[in-house]
Amino acid sequence: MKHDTLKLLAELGVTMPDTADSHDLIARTPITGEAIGPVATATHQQADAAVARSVEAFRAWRKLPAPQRGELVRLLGEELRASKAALGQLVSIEAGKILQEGLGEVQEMIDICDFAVGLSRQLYGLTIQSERAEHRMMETWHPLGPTLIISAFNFPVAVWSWNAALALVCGNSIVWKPSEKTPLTALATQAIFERAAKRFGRAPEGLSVVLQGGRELGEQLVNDARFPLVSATGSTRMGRAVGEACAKRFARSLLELGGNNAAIIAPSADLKIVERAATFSAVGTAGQRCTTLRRLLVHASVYDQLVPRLKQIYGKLPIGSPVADGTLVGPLIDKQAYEAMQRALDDARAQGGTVTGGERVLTELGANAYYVQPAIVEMPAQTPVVCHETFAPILYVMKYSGDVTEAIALNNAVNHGLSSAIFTNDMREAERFVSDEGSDCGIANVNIGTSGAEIGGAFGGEKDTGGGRESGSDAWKTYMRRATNTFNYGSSLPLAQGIRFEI
Ligand code: UN1
Repeated sequence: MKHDTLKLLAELGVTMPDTADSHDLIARTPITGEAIGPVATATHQQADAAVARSVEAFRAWRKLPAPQRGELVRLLGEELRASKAALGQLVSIEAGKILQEGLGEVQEMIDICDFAVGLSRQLYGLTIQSERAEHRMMETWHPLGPTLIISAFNFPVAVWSWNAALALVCGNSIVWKPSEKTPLTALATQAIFERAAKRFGRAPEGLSVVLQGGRELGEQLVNDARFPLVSATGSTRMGRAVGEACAKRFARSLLELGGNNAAIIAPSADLKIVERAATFSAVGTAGQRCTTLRRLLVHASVYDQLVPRLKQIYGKLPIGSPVADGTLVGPLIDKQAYEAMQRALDDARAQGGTVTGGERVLTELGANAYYVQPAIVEMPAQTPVVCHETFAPILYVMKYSGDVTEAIALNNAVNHGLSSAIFTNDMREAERFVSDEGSDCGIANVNIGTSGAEIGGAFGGEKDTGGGRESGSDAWKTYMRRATNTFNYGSSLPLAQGIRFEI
């Protein structure tokens, strides 16, 4: 595994050091649990100097017209297309997601580059009618400044790209602190960026910087007043700390903090669709997406038809090496994730749940590799463990017997508010679910699962999910500074609100 990974890294343009420093991160693969190699971390001074370079880069970059900035992002998309197979495989090796999902993640990067290129000729402002004669008002959007991107292990490169592609066309420089669990994919992505920058020829030095390190580095950067925007993806605990630190210095934070996502299975649901949608959403990425389906709210009238069928499907899931053909469930990221899963299952049993699956399997693949049988847990109600997000393939199944209003209340009864879905062929139920009184999540789907969003829509959610929106729609506005400009083309000076002020 190690040898193949080093070859793949070399193909992507990353050379690994032969010797390790005591401060290095050790990159690992969850496929076997083995170490791949050391990755240098940034010292306090190095990080400080890198931010200074990022400020300089921003000053130069913002002068380039946005469509020219878009050209760099277009080239980044081209380079990503050329490296899709290799980077997809590296994502699979380092994050443990199946190859299809690794490739899908790189496709998501390509898609956001395409989106951002188009955006680079837009970034529209408004003109506004003035109440004063011979006056005109307009709204303009300007580059904001160096943008800090903190990403998580589960989407080690796509989340960077949603932020990077938009930030770059908006005229910002970028600094990236990837997860300590996925340093290699970050190095490979940076190498790809550098190839695009070289072809572009006009990217200032320091336009995109990667700083590897742990919590201390994260804290240093989040508290650095030179970042007017911090975009952070990860746990609610981390996001709360980032949000508070940013609020203290009046910086913007864009937070994307996981979810406890539910799907409602109404009486008229097409159960064939539900089977595939629920399974993909619940066990894809081994339950380690922020959009993972964690709660299934099944109407009593279809419960006995659906739940045994799901258990049957779960019983036959191909679990194994994520790079092997046909695997649908890869390993958990590490031991901590496995232990958190077991704790949640114990709590679920104590709270009246019946657990099917959940045990560790394939221990022969490595003492430090954590493969699990995804779990279905039938619960009598949404007890505390159900209301808590555990980053593992646990699907809690609950019965409801009232109308869709009851199911919506259950959907909304958790602290997170990222994604949600209803499966129904009843138009009134579907409309109610997406209405003002419906799902309180940032994503509310009808007849598709909770995960696998396209980049064209704004991505993010409410409540403990943090409120940020990344990716499509008008998410770009977070990366820019808005100004309102009022022009007087007359030869008198009328004041707004009719105020008289004669001197
Ligand atoms: C995440 O898990 O942090 O909607 C992002 C999805 C993917 C992105 C997930 N497009 O599942």
